[in-house]
Amino acid sequence: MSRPGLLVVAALTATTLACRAEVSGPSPPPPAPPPDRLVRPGATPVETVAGDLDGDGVEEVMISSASVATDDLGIATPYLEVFDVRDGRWGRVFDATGSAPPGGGAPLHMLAAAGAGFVGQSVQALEVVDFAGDGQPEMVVGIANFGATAGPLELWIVSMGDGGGLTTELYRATARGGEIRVEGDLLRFAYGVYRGRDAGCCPSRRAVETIGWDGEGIAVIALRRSPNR
Ligand SMILES: [Ca+2]
Repeated sequence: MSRPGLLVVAALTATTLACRAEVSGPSPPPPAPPPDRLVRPGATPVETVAGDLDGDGVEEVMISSASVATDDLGIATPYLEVFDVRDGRWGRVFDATGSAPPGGGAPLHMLAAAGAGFVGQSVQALEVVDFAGDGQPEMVVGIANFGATAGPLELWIVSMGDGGGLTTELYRATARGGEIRVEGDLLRFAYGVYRGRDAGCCPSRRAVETIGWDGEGIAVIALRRSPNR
């Protein structure tokens, strides 16, 4: 009978597969729970984005969410969190309601308690863009501030280092409102330019900044201004 022979073949095949997995196999899937279960209690997810920010082969998960409960004005509290797999488990490595990633001339907080006449904030944009094309993309966040009318739109571009630390590479804020658009490895940051007696509705000019990799860092690499028609 050839039974022992079959066993040898089976054992060899198993060894070959094990070796292949070790040499060039795909990275193991992230552990449970699935990312949608990472959303904080009492909040509903708004946007979930994945990207390998530190280039270690395992994608981080970025989740913006909003509180189910609202304040006296009916405004929900926004949240933004980044989760990473460390030691085989999901863990939160950034909470935007705490200290902001340092650098880039950025303020101390990304999502702060409302102040300066603005009653609320929302995460208007959450994207992943590989500006330098090095396989280690940056997180792009747009925070809209609002009161009775639109307040500043804040743009944050945040990188994650090999050790998992977050750094703000670029921070920009408009006078009022604006738009963030991703085009490949570039961002278009468009906003109204207010002069003299321009009413809140009607800036007399518009500006579009092109933000990208300038060879050394992430910077505004072009600025176009035009009359607002
Ligand atoms: Ca990673």
